[in-house]
Amino acid sequence: MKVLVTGFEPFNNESINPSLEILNKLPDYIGDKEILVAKLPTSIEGSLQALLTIISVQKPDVVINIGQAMGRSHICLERIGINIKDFTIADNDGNMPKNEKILENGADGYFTTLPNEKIIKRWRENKIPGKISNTAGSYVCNFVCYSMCHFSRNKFPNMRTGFVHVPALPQQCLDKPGTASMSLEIMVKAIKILIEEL
Ligand code: PCA
Repeated sequence: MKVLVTGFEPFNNESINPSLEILNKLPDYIGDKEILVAKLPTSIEGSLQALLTIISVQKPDVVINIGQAMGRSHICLERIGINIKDFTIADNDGNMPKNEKILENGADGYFTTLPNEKIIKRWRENKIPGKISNTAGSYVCNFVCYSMCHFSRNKFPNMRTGFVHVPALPQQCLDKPGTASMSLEIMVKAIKILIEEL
């Protein structure tokens, strides 16, 4: 089984993005699962273009997109991507769509297709705070989550897709008292467990 794991470039004046840091710590294989990693631009056009190029060449069985969700305390398995772009900050290309559909005639929403309950159970057994989330927001992460679900239904029918939002790293919160954070070590462990459960 081939698993593509992606992270995003830093955005919104941050100099790091935990999702990218995680990629650097993943091995090439977990059991018989081959792991490919890719960095995505935090932009609508760049992220999708990069993903579709890699997917057409590598033909992964599963795509796991990871993004940062500043302020969340738990690692979140996103349940659903919704057909909306409603940004409160510009993406890294300077685009800031408001209340626009991602696909004019697309489904309102798509469920992701990972074994969420199994993964959460293993995280809990390993004392990792994780949960299912019912919203990936309305920014670039939701755009990627929705788009991957759409393409897995319509273009790459055997491909499973999932989206993981991770909290900020402790070093991002030095000047943000009260903001939740999680160590990179725990995040990496969580992603390895997720891959084991595929
Ligand atoms: N988080 C943003 C986009 C890139 C990232 O890491 C989001 O939640 O939409």
